[in-house]
Amino acid sequence: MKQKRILTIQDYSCLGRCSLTVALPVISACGIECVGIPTAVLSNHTAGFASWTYADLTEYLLPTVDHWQDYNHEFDAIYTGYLGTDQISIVLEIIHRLAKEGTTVLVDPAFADSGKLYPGFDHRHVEMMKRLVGESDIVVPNLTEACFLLGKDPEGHYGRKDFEGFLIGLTDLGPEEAVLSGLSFDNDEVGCLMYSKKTGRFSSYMTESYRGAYHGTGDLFASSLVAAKVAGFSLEEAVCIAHDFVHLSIGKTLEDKEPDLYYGVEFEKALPALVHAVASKGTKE
Ligand code: PXL
Repeated sequence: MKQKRILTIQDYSCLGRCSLTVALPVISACGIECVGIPTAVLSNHTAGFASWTYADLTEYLLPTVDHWQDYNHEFDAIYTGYLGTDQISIVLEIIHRLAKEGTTVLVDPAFADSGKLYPGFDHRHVEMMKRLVGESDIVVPNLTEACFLLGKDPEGHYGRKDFEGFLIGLTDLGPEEAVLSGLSFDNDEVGCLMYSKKTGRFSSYMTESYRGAYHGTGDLFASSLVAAKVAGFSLEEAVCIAHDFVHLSIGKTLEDKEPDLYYGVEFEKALPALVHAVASKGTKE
C-alpha cells in the first residue's frame, strides 16, 4: 500500500515540545510521512517563557510550494497549527493549491488557551482564523479558542448543552466535523465532545482527569488525531486514540519527580502505546 503523507504548516519552537517538534515525531511514529513547512523558528514557545527569539519565514512559504510544482506531491491531509496573523491568507492559498479530492484539511486554531489569546494575537487574528476554519474539514479548538471564534465569553462557565451549541456553531463556519478537547463536565473527568454535521450526531469520550494545564497537549492531540484519521480510523475512533495518547503523556510526565511543565509533556514515553493503537487498524481489517 502507498505510504500516507501529511503536510503540516506551523512554527518550529526549539524548546518547549509544541508545534513541529511534536507533529513530526508523532506523525512519523504512526508510519505516516510528515512534510513540515516551518512558518517561523522560535527559541521557545511564547506561553510561559518570559521572552523568545524569532526568525520569521513568511517570505519562504509560497516559494516552497512553488518549487513543488514540478513534483507530483499529493497529501492525504493538510494540518495547520500556530500561525502568524499575516500568514493565514498565505496558508489559505497553499491549501487551495495543494488540497485535492480526498485531502482532509484539519485546522487546529492554536491561538489561545485558559481564557486568553497567546501573546501578540488580537481580534484580527481571530477573524482571519475564522476564514481558515471555513476551509477546513475538521476543526479542533480548545474551549477558549471556540469561544473566541464564536464571539462567546472565553472566561465564561459552560455546560454540555453550551458545548453542543458551540460545536454546531463551529461547523456552521464551514467544516463537516468539530471536536472540542480538554473539556470537563464534572471535576473528575476530562475528555472530548465531537459533532458531525453529516450525521447530526454528538459523541463524547471521557477519562479520569489529571487536572491542571499542560502546555503543548493541544498540538499532541491534533497531531495524533490527524495521524489516526489518515491511518483510516473514524473521527470517533481517532478522538479516543488521540485523547488516550495525551492522557498517557501527562501521566508519564507526572511520574517524573520534578516535571518542568514549561517544557511540555513527556510524550516520547507514550509513543509506543500510540504506535500500537494506530497499528491495530491493520490487524482489525
Ligand atoms: O502550542 C501552541 C503554540 C505553538 N507555537 C508557539 C506557541 C504556542 C503556544 O503558546 O507559543 C510559538
